[in-house]
Amino acid sequence: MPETLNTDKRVEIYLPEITSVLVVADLHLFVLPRLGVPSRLQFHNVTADKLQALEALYADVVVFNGDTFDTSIQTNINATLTRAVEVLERLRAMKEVGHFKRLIFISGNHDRLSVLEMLRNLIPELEIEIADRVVLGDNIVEIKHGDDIVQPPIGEDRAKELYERALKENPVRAALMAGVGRLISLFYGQIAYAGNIVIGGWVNKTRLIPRAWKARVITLDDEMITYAQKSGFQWSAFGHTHTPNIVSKYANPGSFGMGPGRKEFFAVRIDSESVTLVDIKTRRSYSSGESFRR
Ligand SMILES: [Mn+2]
Repeated sequence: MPETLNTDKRVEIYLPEITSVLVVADLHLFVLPRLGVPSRLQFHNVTADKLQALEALYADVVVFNGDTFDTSIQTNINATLTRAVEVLERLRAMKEVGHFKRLIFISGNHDRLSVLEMLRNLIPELEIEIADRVVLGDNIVEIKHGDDIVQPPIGEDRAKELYERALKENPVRAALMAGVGRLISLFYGQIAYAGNIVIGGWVNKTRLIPRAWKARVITLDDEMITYAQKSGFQWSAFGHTHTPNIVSKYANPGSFGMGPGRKEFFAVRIDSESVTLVDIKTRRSYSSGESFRR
């Protein structure tokens, strides 16, 4: 699908009243499974059942802050649409029983507005609102994906292509790469996959790896933190880096991943009193600067 469609259009949703808002990000639904699963194009990384964890969320507004859908290496559009309907039906059931009143999808680098528009039209009754950005109150909180602040590292999508090709050309090598990714996942509880060592928080924070090298394989959040601190907003909520974080004026729920080895499962909770990072599993809240690492 050409990603040039509608890229000029800016859609902003302004919410004058700050009620309860929950932000999750980077579900990356519908990519091929990454870890050692044979490349059969009808498979996806997520089924509707795995969204059950989202049912812990209650808020007036739930914002999916970009890269909710990721069709970058999934070429079977019919399989994707079938799964998309399952996912959206699940969200509709949640909305009907009162988990949230408004559902907003923000575009990311893997799901441009055109993709979101197409998926929204599968279940119009769900009344998904789509935007590039959400602003709360009188310039109090800005919510956006963040790929306009820091570009994805070179080769993010390229690496996925290479991995898929490797599976076709040399399954042994591909399996080896996938195995390494799997080990990294198990040790660090972060997504990892061959050819693109995306291990989020660990690589982002470790001092053992030079910054220049890090920036080639993962999306760092330093520039977003700087942006948030200099901006006129009291808080900025981003996604994109896959690293849960809450520091001065900057909050990021990290990747809302359900893959093997993942331990972290966060949302950013915004209300009129505060912005916190919530551990979905334990329901614990963390404020700026507080450590949430186990
Ligand atoms: Mn992204």
